[in-house]
Amino acid sequence: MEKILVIGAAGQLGSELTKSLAELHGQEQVIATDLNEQARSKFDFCRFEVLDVMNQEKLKSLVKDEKITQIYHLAAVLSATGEQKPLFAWKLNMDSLLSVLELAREFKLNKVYWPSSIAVFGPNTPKIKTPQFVVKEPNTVYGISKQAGEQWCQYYFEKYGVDVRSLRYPGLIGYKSLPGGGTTDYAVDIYHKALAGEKFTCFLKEDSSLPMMYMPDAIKATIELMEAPKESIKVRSSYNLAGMSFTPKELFESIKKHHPDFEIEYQPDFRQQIADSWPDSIDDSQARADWNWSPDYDLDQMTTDILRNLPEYFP
Ligand code: AKB
Repeated sequence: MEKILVIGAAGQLGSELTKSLAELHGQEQVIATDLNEQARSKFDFCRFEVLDVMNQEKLKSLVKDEKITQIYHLAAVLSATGEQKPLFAWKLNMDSLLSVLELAREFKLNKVYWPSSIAVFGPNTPKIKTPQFVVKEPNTVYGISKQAGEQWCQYYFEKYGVDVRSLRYPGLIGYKSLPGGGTTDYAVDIYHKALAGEKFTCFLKEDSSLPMMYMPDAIKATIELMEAPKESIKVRSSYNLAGMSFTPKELFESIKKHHPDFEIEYQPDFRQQIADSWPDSIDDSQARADWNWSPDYDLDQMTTDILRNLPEYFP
């Protein structure tokens, strides 16, 4: 039986993934942790512990005392915040991953999950259908930390046999929690404004196409990757993963089908430069071949689902 530790459980991904892990493995088998004590109220379905991932001693005691067999390490400083606090972002993103990989080696954990991102790609990467193996050269601190992290994952797999698995997420869009500090986050905020009947000010240009994914697809991909037989995992850095690609204008038009009076204006800021350095679309054929990945949602299906469900979570 697995015993799973989720680090950064109260974040955008963790809030939904932790629930799916509890459903899959049993509520008693999952411990959710987060920096923030206030997050406790989100986790009435499993045990919750306050944990600063930089507190290596507490992390180690949890792994040892609770006989943890799998870690999902989701805590990170994202792209936009990372550009404001580069050294902090580097330290948190790298030190925390290395502590988790070391614990996985020392305690012979069964599996580790660590998210990477399309931010590993940079301005010299081919933008359309970006291949799995390609020049990267990221130019954000977040992207550099994810690229280095991918290599560390591969190193721990090859050198120590740590079964660490990873996905390069596109921008994730969900309605159950608010994201924080990302460049793709406009695509979450816009739904809140549409439902509030307010005009939306977009920090990207109208034609800035980025790879995106609806949260149910991201959860499905993560669980499928982690449940796949070890032999089928051929990529030990991180898998390309695609859902959909759209521009702010296309997203606005999808919402307007439901809210004809909705208005938008474009005021690009420093995040435009980050978006310009990332791909327009992703080739995920390796994930499709190795563990049968295929997404369920397109833009209009996502919009319909979010507009229907968001008011329950943010009345
Ligand atoms: C961000 O925008 O920083 C993240 C990401 C693409 O990894 N959502």
